[in-house]
Amino acid sequence: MKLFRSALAPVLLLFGATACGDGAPAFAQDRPFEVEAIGQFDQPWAMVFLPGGDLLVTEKQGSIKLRRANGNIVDVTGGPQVDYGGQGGLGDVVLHPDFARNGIVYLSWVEPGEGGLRGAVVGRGRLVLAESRASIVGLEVIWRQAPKMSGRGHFGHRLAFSPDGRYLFISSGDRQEFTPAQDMAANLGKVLRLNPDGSVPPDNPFAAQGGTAAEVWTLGHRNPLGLAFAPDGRLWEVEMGPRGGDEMNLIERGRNYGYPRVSNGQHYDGRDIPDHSPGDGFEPPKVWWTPVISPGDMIIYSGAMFPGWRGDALIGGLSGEALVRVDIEGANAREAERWSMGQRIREVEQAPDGSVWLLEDAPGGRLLRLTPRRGG
Ligand SMILES: [Ca+2]
Ligand SMILES: [Ca+2]
Repeated sequence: MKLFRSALAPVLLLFGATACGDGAPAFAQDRPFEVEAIGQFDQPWAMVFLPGGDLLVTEKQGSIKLRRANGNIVDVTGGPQVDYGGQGGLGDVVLHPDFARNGIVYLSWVEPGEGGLRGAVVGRGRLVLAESRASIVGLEVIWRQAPKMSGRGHFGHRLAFSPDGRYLFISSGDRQEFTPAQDMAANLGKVLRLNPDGSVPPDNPFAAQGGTAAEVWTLGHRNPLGLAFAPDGRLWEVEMGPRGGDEMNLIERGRNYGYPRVSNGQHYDGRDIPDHSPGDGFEPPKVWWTPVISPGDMIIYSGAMFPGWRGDALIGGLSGEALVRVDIEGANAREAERWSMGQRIREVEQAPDGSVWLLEDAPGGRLLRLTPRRGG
């Protein structure tokens, strides 16, 4: 596959109405940002900035790339063997809160089990950089989805550290099996809270139950693909609903978000799922979408380039082929803007300079850089 090299000037993309895939015209003058394509990857899934502006990018088939701040691409060795297929493969990448001192990075991926079963895992290792080489050494698995399942969907496996750096949160999908999301004997369909070494904090809400329940922070999730802390310390999550009913949830200790017992969507086979309703005992979403946007990732913006977006969520839409801004005010949220991007958006990240970087979900998916529209 062909990569953009630093010698190539970035390509400025000016979308006209014809560039949009969903028939909803998005005119360049409607968007407060300009879009540059500054790289290309093979089914990219996640990225994270290193101090100094280098960028780590995961590709779903298992490769890890280091994009130097000058645009050069370096292959990173020492990554995991992944079980690739369907929605599975190599997943998220985040830095240890003390990365500048210890160089530790966290990855999530899908590993095979016995008898055609598989499940997501989280591992960590030390990133070692040399002039023209990069490797991850000592990669060790610190967490596993349990039990392993046969399908290739709904792994979730997004990662986020708490702002104080003390806890690693993992989003774990229901593996398209529905009931595990309400079953405390499975760590599927949950948001989990662990110590950075993978051990279980003794003050977790269900710690007294032991086993997988001890890992659980919240339950009743379907396929959570975005997990981000707001500046005020609140944790937000986005997940794909079934047929309809994508959700953005405020994640609060020990709460049950209802899936598959309630959802504002319905099953794909047409069976109804009762909608969220007051007094049903489940946490309703703060924002929900029907028709769906298929949230693939979420950040909460805090940069300098787009001061009007500070404290707001930016969500990448897969089927929605859009970037969605959700205005957050304390514990409340509402969709504020949606911009068609003409491609499935898998990943959103904020660069050190406050520009917003996106990864397209495709073979040859582009790395896009969003900056304020000139003269806008
Ligand atoms: Ca990221
Ligand atoms: Ca419903």
